[in-house]
Amino acid sequence: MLIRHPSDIKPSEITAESVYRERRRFLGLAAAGLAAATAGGLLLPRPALPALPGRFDNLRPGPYSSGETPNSYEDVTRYNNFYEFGTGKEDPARYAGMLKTDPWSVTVDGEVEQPGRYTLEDIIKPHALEERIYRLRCVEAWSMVIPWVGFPLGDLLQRFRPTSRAKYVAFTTLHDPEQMPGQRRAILDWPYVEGLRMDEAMHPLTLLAVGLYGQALPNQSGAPLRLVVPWKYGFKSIKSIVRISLTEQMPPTSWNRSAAHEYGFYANVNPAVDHPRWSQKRERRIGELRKRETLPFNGYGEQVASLYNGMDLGKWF
Ligand SMILES: Nc1nc2c(c(=O)[nH]1)N[C@H]1C(S)=C(S)[C@@H](COP(=O)(O)O)O[C@H]1N2
Ligand SMILES: [Mo]
Repeated sequence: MLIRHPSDIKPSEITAESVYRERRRFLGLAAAGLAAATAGGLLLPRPALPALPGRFDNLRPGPYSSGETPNSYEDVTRYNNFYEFGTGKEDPARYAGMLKTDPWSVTVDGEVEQPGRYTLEDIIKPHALEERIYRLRCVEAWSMVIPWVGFPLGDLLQRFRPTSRAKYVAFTTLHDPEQMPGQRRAILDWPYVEGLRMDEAMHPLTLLAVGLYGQALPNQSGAPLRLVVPWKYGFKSIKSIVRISLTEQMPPTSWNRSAAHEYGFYANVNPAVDHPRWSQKRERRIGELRKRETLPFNGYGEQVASLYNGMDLGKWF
């Protein structure tokens, strides 16, 4: 079977067509009885694919892309963590359609000279969108490779002119139990909140994603706007963002609030620091049988390790 590598695929080709091709590839695998090897709830009755959302044309390939083959569109959009729609990996694909993402607005406030409530279009339009293939490493010891569409968060923050007091960036997900049934249960202290230190937020690897596989984000992936911080455990990559606040103090984060001894503010991928209940030394790439060694900073150490010079990463986990 011909499996093309990302480097062979021009970004202009990574469109609905490649999604279609991936779907065909998946169906072929399933027919060959190999579905079990692709993991992730695929043995359950499969929910209907969401209607294909809008696609982006003329995406340019962004820097820092992983040379690895991305996971299939099916893996990326059917095996998710999005507790607002349930705690099962297949729940987001099944229920996130309840979320209405248009119209959408984002409040930008705190330590900025130009606070305000901006429409999604205001937020996205001034930015050239790129495709960046990034590894995502969940704290639960699985990983994926995802072709995101987005732009650097730092470029957005600059537009609102952070003041000299801005030391952190706080993010908030929509809070609406009507549309997000998981919020009717106290699994987490809703809404989901996350944060980055200012230098992490300004780092060119940190992306605001609006799509994947050349198309608008499906709801289960955090539509219409989500963060992607590839050197940190997946829980930092907050979905369906409605507020971005620049702050002087370190903001609270959902998983740290819920279990501070298990989830720190930094959450840098670190095989040397185990989660209290399991090892972080290895990971299972979704679709693979043999585990991989987890890399420090998820393999992005060359780009980001210097942000943490002099810090005890065992203490600041
Ligand atoms: N609002 C919100 N954002 C979230 C989560 C969540 O439950 N709610 N889960 C996080 C976790 S634990 C992971 S691993 C990633 C998963 O992203 P994916 O489903 O697109 O792979 O989203 C993160 N962002
Ligand atoms: Mo995660």
